[in-house]
Amino acid sequence: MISENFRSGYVAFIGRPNAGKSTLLNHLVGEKIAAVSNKPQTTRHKIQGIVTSGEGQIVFVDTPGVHKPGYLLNRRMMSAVHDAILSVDVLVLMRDASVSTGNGDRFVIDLVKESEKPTVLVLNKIDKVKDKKELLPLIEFYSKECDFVEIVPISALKGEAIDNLLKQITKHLPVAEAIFGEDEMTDQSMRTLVAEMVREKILQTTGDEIPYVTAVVTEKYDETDPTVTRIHCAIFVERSSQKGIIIGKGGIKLKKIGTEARVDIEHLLGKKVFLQLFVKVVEDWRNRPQDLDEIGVLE
Ligand SMILES: Nc1nc2c(ncn2[C@@H]2O[C@H](COP(=O)(O)OP(=O)(O)OP(=O)(O)O)[C@@H](O)[C@H]2O)c(=O)[nH]1
Ligand SMILES: [Mg+2]
Repeated sequence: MISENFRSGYVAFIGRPNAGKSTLLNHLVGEKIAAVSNKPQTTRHKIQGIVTSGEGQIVFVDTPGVHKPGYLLNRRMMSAVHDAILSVDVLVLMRDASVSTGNGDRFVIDLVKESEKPTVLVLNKIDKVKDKKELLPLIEFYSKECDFVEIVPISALKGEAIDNLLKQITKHLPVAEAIFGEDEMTDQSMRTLVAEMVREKILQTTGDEIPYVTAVVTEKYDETDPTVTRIHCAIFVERSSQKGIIIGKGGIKLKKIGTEARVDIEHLLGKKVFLQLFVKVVEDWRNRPQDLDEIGVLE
């Protein structure tokens, strides 16, 4: 029997790169399931995070930041955004409230308008906005553009006003039974989560030139030893000069990436991990369907 007080459904995060969509997803599920970095285009595929409470179950769908696609990689990333918009009950338009409005914002607003789905406007990074009155012109601008069902200022990083956000979103979901089991957290496989942890550390450890040209694939995931999980990941780059940057002098950078990723993976698994990383040059992988399939950025 369906309880009249229980609501459930799918909710997609849509926004420009760096708005804080994945930070919010991780905060909501209470685990790091999506890579986060200050480099744009961190997220490359849809990631579901499931949040269940007494009032309802929300399946959040994190998506890549909206950008102009150049390579096949970027076209597939944007397809993931369009797919997510079509397949959910409610949209969350996430906006970094600490930056000024640009053409990219216009594009996101139009995407949301065209969808005709109920949309919650989330103004993120309010910890960076000293005087909260500064939010008023932004709220006014967005209200004129689109009829948002709610407008909620939050800080995903500090976890501010998130409970209120959950409440405001749940109101707009249909009365329905839970879609997933209570203890389910994500649709991502362990192999994918591991690859994302490694890629996050690469983004955090290297400068601006590396993020776009790097991908990570978990090539071996061996749990036969009950005391330690053995994992091999391949890091793709496009040129040998980039390989050198990731490895660093005497291998120091790759070692740092591996150590930091291992800590996160061990936390997620609750088990000891042996992580081996190797860098390989795969020319033009961003335009090759097979490579994109392998790294999990599907058509
Ligand atoms: N100060 C502050 N920083 C934040 C907040 N939320 C996210 N960030 C930072 O903003 C940067 C981008 O965060 P992400 O969660 O990766 O952003 P995203 O929207 O998923 O980005 P893409 O995956 O590239 O589309 C990171 O450096 C985060 O730490 C916030 O509420 N306050
Ligand atoms: Mg992201």
